[in-house]
Amino acid sequence: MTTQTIEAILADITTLPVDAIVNAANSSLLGGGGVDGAIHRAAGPELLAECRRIAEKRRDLAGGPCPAGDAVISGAYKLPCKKIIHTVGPVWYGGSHNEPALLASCYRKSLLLAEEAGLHSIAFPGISTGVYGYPKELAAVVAMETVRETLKSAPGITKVVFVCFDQESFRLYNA
Ligand code: AR6
Repeated sequence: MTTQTIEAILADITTLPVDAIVNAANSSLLGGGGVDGAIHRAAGPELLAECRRIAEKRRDLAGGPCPAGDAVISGAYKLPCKKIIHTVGPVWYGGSHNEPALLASCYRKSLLLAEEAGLHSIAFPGISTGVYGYPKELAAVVAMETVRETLKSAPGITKVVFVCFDQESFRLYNA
């Protein structure tokens, strides 16, 4: 059996030469601030062009091109990774609006898309923990538990990296 590793690092996700990086997008898929803005800036305008095509094909879905909890895959253009998986986290409204299930769905669907695409290594940012306001500690627990569980049905994924952008998140993941 091949081993599957999970690690946390302190880094800018746009610099990582993994098979896939995950973007914390919004349901329009057309870019924004935070990690989404950084990924679009580093990948170049072709990424936005592809995202527009994906959004156009999915425009009739309830909840917009990419509802919270869902994920889509694109090319990576100028980035050192091979693919970008765009997922949309829930906005935090206090925790009783299905936020944990939606956040878990982001991690699960992203991993399953990577598996389906034949990718082996994947890096996640702290989805929803910026502008969307999900408490970092609670989000880290959902992320870790969901990844551990989903890896059982994604045998092709050998490496999962939790990319922390600040010391506090890095401490949480290591704890
Ligand atoms: N590398 C790794 N992590 C990063 C980077 C980076 N370069 N930049 C920020 N982070 P956010 P959300 C961390 O706000 O909360 C966008 O406008 C950051 O410290 O990017 O899911 C979208 O278009 C935080 O922990 O995403 C949506 O509208 C985490 O990434 C909305 O923001 C996520 O912060 C999504 O909000």
